[in-house]
Amino acid sequence: QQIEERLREAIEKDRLYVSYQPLVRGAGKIVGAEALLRWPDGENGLINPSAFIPIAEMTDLICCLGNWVLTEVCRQMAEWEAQGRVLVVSVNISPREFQQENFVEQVQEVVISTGVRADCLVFELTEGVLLTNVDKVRNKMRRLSELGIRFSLDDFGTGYSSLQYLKQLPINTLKIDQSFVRDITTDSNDAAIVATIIAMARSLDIDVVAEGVEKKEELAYLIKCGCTLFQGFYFSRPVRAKRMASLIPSKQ
Ligand code: G
Ligand code: G
Ligand code: MN
Ligand code: NA
Repeated sequence: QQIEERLREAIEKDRLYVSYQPLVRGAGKIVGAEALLRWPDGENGLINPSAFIPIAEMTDLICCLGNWVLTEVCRQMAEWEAQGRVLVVSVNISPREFQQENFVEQVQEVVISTGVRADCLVFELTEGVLLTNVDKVRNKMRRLSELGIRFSLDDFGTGYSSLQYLKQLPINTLKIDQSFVRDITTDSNDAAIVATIIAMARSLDIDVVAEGVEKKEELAYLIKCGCTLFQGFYFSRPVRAKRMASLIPSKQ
């Protein structure tokens, strides 16, 4: 497959980079960021991850890609930390990547070699990860938790959202998928779904992030429902590392 070959080449030649989208609390305090992979392709501008991640996911290429992203993010976080800028960063982990037999060891190695603070790392898992043997998943999550890593459940509401997972696994945060947030001001079903997810998360003492917040009216409704954490173009688009650094509240 052509795109697969080009992607392998892009990894080898170090043509990929990571953008960061701020995670905001309340009226706009930056409390973290999500790492998002970017592939600039000479002629066509940026290739969207939704065009190449699914292809990478069909083979082990996703594991190579995932390891590249994690290493780059941890290297960047360690560099920021040395400048007194401590930021919690979440990284998307695809199911196939998580399911690797030696995934925990790989993560451990990246943490040690980069010197990153593992308690500033969050792994975003999708429900796809959780569809396999729950004991195995829980065991891996526990071992990663022991390193200090926390977990959020991404794209919540789009998949097979079994509430069982929330009880059985150490999940700190739910991310409400942007497909629900997009229509909360026009679709009363989506408005009700979002309100219910927020109430449920709060009653389970799980943090909840609303994704894809673009408009003031959406934000107002989410706040009314009790949501306090947001991501979306209303606050900031994903930005390059340099710009992100300038947004991190410095401790010095
Ligand atoms: O960045 P953008 O909004 O275009 O992302 C599109 C999709 O690609 C999202 O579902 C996002 O989670 C996914 N994605 C972005 N970066 C990564 C990454 O580093 N690893 C994985 N597995 N998925 C990613
Ligand atoms: O699946 P995941 O939640 O990781 O996807 C994140 C994707 O959502 C990224 O590709 C990011 O660029 C995109 N995104 C972030 N905020 C917004 C927003 O406010 N509106 C839209 N349309 N996309 C957004
Ligand atoms: Mn995500
Ligand atoms: Na999401």
